[in-house]
Amino acid sequence: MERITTFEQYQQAYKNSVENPEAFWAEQAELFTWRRKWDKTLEWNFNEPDVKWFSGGKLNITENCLDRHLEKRGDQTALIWEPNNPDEAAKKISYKELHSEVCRFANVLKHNGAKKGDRICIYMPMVPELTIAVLACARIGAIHSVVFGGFSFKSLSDRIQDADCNIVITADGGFRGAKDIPLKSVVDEALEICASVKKVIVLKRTHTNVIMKKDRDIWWQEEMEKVSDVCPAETMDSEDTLFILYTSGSTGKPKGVVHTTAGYMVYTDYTFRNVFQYNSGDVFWCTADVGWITGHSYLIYGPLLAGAATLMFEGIPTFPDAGRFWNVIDKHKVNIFYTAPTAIRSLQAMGLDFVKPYKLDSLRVLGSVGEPINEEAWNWYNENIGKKNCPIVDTYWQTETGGMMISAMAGITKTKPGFATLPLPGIQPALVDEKGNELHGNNIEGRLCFKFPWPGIIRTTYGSHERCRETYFNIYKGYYFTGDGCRRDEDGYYRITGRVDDVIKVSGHLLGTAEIENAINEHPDIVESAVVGFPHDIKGWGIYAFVICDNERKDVDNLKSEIIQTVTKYMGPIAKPDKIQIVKGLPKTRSGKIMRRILRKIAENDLANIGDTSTLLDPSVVEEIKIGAVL
Ligand code: 7RM
Repeated sequence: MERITTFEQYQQAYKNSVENPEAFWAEQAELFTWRRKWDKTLEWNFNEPDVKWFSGGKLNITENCLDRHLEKRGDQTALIWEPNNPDEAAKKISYKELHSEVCRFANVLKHNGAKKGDRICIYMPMVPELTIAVLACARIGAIHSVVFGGFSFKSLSDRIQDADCNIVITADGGFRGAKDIPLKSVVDEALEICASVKKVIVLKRTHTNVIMKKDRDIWWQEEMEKVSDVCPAETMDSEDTLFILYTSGSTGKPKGVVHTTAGYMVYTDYTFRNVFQYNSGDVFWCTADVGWITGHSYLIYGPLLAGAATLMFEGIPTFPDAGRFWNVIDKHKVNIFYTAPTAIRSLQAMGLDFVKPYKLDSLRVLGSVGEPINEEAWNWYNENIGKKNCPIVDTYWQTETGGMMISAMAGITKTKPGFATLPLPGIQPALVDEKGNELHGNNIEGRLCFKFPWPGIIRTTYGSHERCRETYFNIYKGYYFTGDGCRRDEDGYYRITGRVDDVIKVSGHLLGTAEIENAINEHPDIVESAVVGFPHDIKGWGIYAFVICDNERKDVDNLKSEIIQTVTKYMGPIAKPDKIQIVKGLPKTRSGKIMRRILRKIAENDLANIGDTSTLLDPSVVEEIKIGAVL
């Protein structure tokens, strides 16, 4: 079966996937190239947790992304690259060429001591070499850990240390809009405290001056000259780790989400083809950075597994102007376009003059991901980009789920603005109350869990299995817990209502409030801080920081800009607070816990609903904070 094409087929597939999940997923797995067939389709236990898909199977995911396609579509485009600067030439790389480049870079890695199981950190701009580096790691069985290029040295060094990486792949710099991002110097700063790293491979991209450390730093382009493009793929077990990707949590320390080979492959391919209703020959564009899970699953792996042409864009939506996305769609005749609500809202705010010059008639399907899409943005996307002629798939999923979980299938599932709609085949959602009792029936609201494993599920958090158990599997016994609130309406449609923990989605980036607090606290004058989110028209959520300064600084404006600089330096520009309030005290309980509920209400300017403050150690701090609130 190529893919689902009618709603009845969806219902039938859903039914089969629940009644006999093993047969359902085994049928999907048959589509791939295996070196050895699996023995057991699924073994699982959510208490440990311990989930194994296709165990005993042997394969390499790059053979399925590349080699498998060479005979039929070797000369077809695999990767279209659109540079930041529209005056620079775009690139088209065929499956044959991508295969050759990946093999060549895999040899560079081996030549520099990389082995199966090693962790390799990739900190790169959005250039074809990023995709090549990711796939080259997978080719030799090394575990890639991509760190978003917008993170700064402390976030980078934390991630390198946690995964104990021995190689870093980076570039001299990257182009983003009118700015140059100095990647190599951030790496240098991070590595001052990372002893595990033995080699740094540096791509020349911006040709800015960088310091090359002797015996450690080598140039990508020079290394590629020294090796051949023949590199047989390493044989991997189904459950061998494919990659680690860090995600923010409620504590300050990001979690290294571990995905394994076969299940992730089967799941990203299945969801890509079915949700987007991919047709052979389609040009697909996912605007996410490869530093996030969306870039892993739907810019690299999903589309390449399906044999699609995947577009990678180096720049930003507003450079050289706010028509860039639409320009690129016309230029490359994009058929399926997948972006985030925050991008839609910011382009909507720039006005239709940036849309009008473009035809957009190649588009067939539109996607949304990363946060709830408000009705206004949904309608704008539908009317002005899709010309009321392209189904919109609002895809709900997480770093931990590997692929989409709740989503319409384009043109098949009836959509409602603001609803992710229905679970995909194989996905069994459960809404639970605060005690973990499942709520049955429709017209209910609760916390979103999943009660049965799917092939793309998180296997562990790197370095601490206990942390994985605690965070996702121990809060509600027998369930995987997402951290999201959710409503199921009278038609059984799902609407995500937002996070119920201390992480916020800011412009589509998931950030932990504790992580931002740690960065703020690096400022020498700050003794304590508390960060909460507040609703923001464009970003979804903005960052509101309450800070306690240990001396009477009179130059409040300077202090605030220093705090912003500190956060940018330690964590990255994506975590900059939008609002900073200097306070004398924070609302704490007698046991010393900050009552964030109160701070959230103040940040939202919902003073009437602050609620009970009688359990606070010093209720008077609330009055002081209310008076000084930044609105
Ligand atoms: C893919 C991704 C995960 C969190 C998740 C939600 C939120 C994602 C939607 C959404 C409403 C959506 N991975 N989220 N997609 N909320 N509707 N379609 O974003 O790990 O970075 O974030 O994002 O809160 O838990 S992520």
